Amino acid sequence: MKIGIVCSPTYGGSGVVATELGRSLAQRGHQVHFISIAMPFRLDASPAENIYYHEVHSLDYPVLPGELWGISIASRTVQVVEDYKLDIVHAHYAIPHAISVWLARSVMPKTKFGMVTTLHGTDITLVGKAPSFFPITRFAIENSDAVTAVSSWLREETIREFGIEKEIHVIPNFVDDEKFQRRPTCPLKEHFAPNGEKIFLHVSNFRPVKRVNDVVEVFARVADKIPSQLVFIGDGPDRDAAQRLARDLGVGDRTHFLGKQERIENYFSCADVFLFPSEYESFGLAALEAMCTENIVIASNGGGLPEVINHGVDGFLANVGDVEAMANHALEILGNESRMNEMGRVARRNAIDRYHVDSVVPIYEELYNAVLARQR
Ligand code: GMT
Repeated sequence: MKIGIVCSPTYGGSGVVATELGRSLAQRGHQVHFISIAMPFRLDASPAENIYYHEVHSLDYPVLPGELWGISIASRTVQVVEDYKLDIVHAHYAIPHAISVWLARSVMPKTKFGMVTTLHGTDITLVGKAPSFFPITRFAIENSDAVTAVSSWLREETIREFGIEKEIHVIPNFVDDEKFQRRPTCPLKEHFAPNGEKIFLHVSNFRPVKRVNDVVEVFARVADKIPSQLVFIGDGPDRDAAQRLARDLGVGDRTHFLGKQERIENYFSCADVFLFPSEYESFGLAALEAMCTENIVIASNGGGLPEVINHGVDGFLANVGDVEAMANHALEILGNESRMNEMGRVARRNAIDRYHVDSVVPIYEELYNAVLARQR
């Protein structure tokens, strides 16, 4: 098949899932065309056969001060579909990508291609439901040939918020167990934890939904009792506040903000505990990657996280904002090394059994085939 993938290039889950999906589809013999406003994060890591990248360019024109990107993405999609005769165009994130693909299709009514939309989370729960985007988001969902959501929770939210009657297929996020595995050596540990301290990790884009202050609150309660270090990867609006809070709580010297990093798997490989106290996560891809790397995930129970983490079996869940409970889970597991190692192994096994890239990507392929069969 010839498949177009329209996605965001930024440091965030939807772009990562789109990129890894495209990579895997290319390895399985499909020709994959990424359409994005910049090189998607993680796509430039290694060259691969069957992968094409088409950058979208827009126009900065003073008479039209609003964002023209959605229209530019549509124009680029038209060109790529025509030039390469794509069978499927898969939009990741409803706004603006799904509506751009729909616009591209309307521009060339005689050209047949299937339109698939994947809903990732905030495109429904934050952006899409804002009054300025609501009718357009609903329209994009209703007018896609197939729609997927990354968890049952997100499917239910979409139905509830938008009154959607169309079928929404749940296809979860996935993980590559080769990439996300513990490595025998760990330079980060030698650097930050030379005396065998435990490493706590948080990875996100530091938006309010991530509750990064809760990460610091949990860590401060544990660091008092167990020698440990906290590493933050990523950047975003709440980074400075978290840095201030760490200083105020007296753990500034044990808290390290490394900013956006490329090879995220190296950091998971060095961590003992992954903290993920989000207000909600439609799925929580970072939690899955941490589990696959045998980290103990301590997360909130917001959104779809309970679909991914089995409390007490392969990680821990607590109510949103309950930093005491999260700290107690950390103290409990760090105090029992053999249980901790066993839980890490179970987490990896469950991640692989339930969410392996080679089990999930074929579900997308089946969906593409079903869309094309219906069109014929
Ligand atoms: O919130 C983010 O971290 C970014 C956002 C995105 O769309 O890039 O992530 C969402 O999509 C991910 C991939 O499907 C999910 O794993 C995240 O849980 C989801 N984030 C939220 O729901 C807050």
